[in-house]
Amino acid sequence: MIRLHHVPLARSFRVLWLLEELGLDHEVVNYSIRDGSLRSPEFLALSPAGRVPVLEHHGAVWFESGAIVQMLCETYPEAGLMPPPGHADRARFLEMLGYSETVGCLLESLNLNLVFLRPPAKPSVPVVKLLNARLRASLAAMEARMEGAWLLPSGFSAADIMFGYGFELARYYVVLDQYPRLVAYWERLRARPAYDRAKARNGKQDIYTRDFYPVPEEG
Ligand SMILES: N[C@@H](CCC(=O)N[C@@H](CS)C(=O)NCC(=O)O)C(=O)O
Repeated sequence: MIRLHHVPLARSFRVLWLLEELGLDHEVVNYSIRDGSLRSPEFLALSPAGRVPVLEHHGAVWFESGAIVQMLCETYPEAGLMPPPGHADRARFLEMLGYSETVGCLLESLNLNLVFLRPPAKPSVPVVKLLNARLRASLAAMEARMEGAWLLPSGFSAADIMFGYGFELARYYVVLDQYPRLVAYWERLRARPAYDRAKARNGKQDIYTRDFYPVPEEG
């Protein structure tokens, strides 16, 4: 039995996409980030910080998207979605899992400031400017490094799922056209049939209400 605890468009999408790449039968349980259900005692028993994703995998319970991705790749090595220890691309793979969370945390902080804060609370303009600049710098660094079709020279891997998910969400805060290589990379990613299947199971997102959130004006 494989069951994914998921919020549409949240980091749990990474796991949903990987499950589809692996062709594993799974159940998806949807939550909303807005209704308190991630703070219920039942959910906190699965995820100590009340976050998604959580994956129930044949009796084991795993949280943290990067760890779940690594565990799934290790459990199903025949899919070849992770370079094994000793492989020339292993270090880059692990770096990219971590880097994807560097980007993920910047997006999360922007979400907190620009999407989830409710009046009378106001976002901090200097903090949002800084977060936005750090997000742009993180993407520009990857744009400069992007040489082949995928993040790893050895081909498509779960690192592309981890990073590609964040790149897709960055469009809410930055103009993606400034990263033409990453945009082309993203087109390759979204052409994957497993991405389409995951999108079909993603559910309706209730995080973003606008297409773009610019840095607010001072004052
Ligand atoms: N590092 C964790 C972060 C998980 C995380 O923060 N997930 C967000 C959704 S993208 C969440 O569940 N937020 C709920 C909340 O903050 O209440 C991971 O990669 O799994």
